[in-house]
Amino acid sequence: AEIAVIGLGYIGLPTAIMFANAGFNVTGYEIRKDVVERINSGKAHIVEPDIDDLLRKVIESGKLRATSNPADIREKDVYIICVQTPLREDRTPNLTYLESAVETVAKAMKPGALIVIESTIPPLTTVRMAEFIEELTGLKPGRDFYMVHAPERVMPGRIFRELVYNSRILGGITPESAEIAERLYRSFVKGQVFRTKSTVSEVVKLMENTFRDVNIALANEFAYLAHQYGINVFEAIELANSHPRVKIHVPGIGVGGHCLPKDPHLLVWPARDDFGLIRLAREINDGMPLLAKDLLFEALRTINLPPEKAVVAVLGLAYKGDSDDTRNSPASAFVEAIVDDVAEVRTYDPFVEGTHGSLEEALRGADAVVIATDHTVFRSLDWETLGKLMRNRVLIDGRHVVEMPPEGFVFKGVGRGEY
Ligand code: SAJ
Repeated sequence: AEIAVIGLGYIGLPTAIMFANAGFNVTGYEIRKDVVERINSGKAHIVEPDIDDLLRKVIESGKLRATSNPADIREKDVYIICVQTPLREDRTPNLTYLESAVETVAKAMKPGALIVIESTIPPLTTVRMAEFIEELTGLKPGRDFYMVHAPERVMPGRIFRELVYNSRILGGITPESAEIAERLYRSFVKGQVFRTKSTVSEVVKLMENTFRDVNIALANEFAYLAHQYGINVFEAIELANSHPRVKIHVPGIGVGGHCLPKDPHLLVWPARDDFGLIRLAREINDGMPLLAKDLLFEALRTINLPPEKAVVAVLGLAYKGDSDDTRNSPASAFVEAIVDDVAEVRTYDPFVEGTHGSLEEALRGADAVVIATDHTVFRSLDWETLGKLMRNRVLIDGRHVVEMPPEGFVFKGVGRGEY
């Protein structure tokens, strides 16, 4: 079968590589011309372990080719849509990328095609998109073409392993749609494959990330409590988690990335009623950078330094440890929350371009340092030596990276009520 993958981003490019590697002829369609050129020269535009080797292999074998020309994806057997579905300012889903991808497919497809949506989408969207294709082409969903929602569930940083070994949910607009998709995905998926209805798979995907978001919100609320009772929340969580049926998540400066902050909104958006718990969890998690700000200002008061005179170095700008991805990063939200109140904010992230070139440079003459991302390299820093570069020594740990407060520092941490 001939496959077209629409959208060559964090999910589309690895997916295109996997199908090409499994022996299919894959055409990757992407509107960003510079990305197309890069990919065709064998260089990935995203950071992910092993991606460059795998990409080079399928480009050299001719199994994958990228294009921005819609004529190159005409009359394929399978279309796999992997475009983003972000939120608008008012937290409602922006489905324009999806709709324009579906339109592109409708113009290119022939009867009998299978159309797969891998993007995370609000419930009922697959059925609506099938109706949209019917309007545009006159083809009957389930009879003249097949359609499936096959949500991606991979963790950035482990994409190629998880694409193969995670179980996969295939939600068809008809049972036959899901069966055809199963034959396709079995070409590289070694995990279990489950078939269901598209509205179920849409809800499942969103429930997974909402589960994680709500659980982190609970952990974050426990962190607030720890400050009221003067205890270390991480000690308390470790002890609570020794119970066989308790597994509390990790509190911190916030919840970022392109999934967890968005998916709970997609889950409740098409529903008629309001869902308080899910919305409240989002508010709690979005409020965490402000707790870190309070801790910083409290520490500055301890050393009698007015915030407007303080030089603050923020360590980490990525949304999570060992990632270069700054989308919806709590670290950026924290920087925004303090930038107008302090003399200067410097950022240092070894994975993110445009931040200070070195840690030493970022810390020299600074009054306070705030750890906002749990990069592994931040766990083994020698604070006694680094402290000598600083004008004042305030250390705020937003990610439980520092176990014992270093000598000579005023130390505070999210959930560290004991200091
Ligand atoms: N975080 C916490 N505490 C925790 C876990 C995470 O504060 O206990 C924070 C992280 O620091 C980060 C944010 O949450 O800022 C999100 O990180 P993450 O590691 O939970 O997840 P993502 O966004 O990288 O990937 C998630 C995964 N979903 C689940 O684990 C249920 C992944 O499997 C999905 O494929 C991905 O979303 C997606 O694309 O939807």
